[in-house]
Amino acid sequence: MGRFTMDADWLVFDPTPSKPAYVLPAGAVDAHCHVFGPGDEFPYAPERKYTPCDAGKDALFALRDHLGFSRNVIVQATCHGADNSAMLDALHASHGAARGVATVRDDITDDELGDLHRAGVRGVRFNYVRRLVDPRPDEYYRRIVERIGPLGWHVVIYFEAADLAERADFFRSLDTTLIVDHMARPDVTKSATGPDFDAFVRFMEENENVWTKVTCPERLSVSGPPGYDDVVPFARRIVDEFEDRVLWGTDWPHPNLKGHMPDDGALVDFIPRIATSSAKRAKLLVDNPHQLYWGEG
Ligand code: 0GY
Repeated sequence: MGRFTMDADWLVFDPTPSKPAYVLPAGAVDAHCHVFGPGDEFPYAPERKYTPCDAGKDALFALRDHLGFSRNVIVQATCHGADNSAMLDALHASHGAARGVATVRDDITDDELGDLHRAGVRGVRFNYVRRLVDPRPDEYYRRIVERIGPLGWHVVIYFEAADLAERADFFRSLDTTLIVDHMARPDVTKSATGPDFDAFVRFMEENENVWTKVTCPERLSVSGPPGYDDVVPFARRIVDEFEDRVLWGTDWPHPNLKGHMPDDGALVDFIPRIATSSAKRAKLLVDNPHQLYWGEG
């Protein structure tokens, strides 16, 4: 018996995903995934809002190889708080094939930031989703942005669609690349050309430093698997309009999903439906993530 017991309603990732029909281009990056523990080695944070199943680096790298990805961007998950050890251990074990997005506190020292950079971290994540974290004031995040500026890092932001109006001015005031997780979680029962999603598209049009991840059909969909058809028009609209500012990732091991656990192979087969030419897929999967995360060569 391990030290941590996953939440009673936790859904465990699919241990035997299918082989996707879509063959990924050489150098493809899974630019949004996580590692969880294992908790006995990398304890979950006392302030966490959920206790997941263990999902360590070996399973992540096996999935990478099975699906045909070359590289990963491992995003610090909230269940580990600001202790980035599990993510850093995975970066180290990847021998340069993974980069990281960390959670840091505003009192982190320059030496600590330098250590993270040498380990392969290239960004920080600000999470505004209240079921995952307790909110912090804008000034807290602004201090972090000032600290990471000299390193050339970017900020990954995770928020609910309804929060955009309230936070847009603050986001606009940040002088850094911003990457919005999961297209800002649109309500896909509404139109992809309706006023709500228009507001997010306009935010991207007006702010050329804003990128987004066209990720998580399994999380956003109401129509559900296998096709996640209702998410297609949203993701396709974003890729069509912002092909130089989009990323894609599996979101493995899929924290906090309710109802079903996706087949990661089917998620890869979703890609050609939202990025409809090989040129767009090359940008989404290779050029864009390489520029952001391996830009220094
Ligand atoms: C995601 C989504 C979620 C969780 C986290 O760090 C996290 O705990 O990101 C979620 O529960 O919606 O991007 O993995």
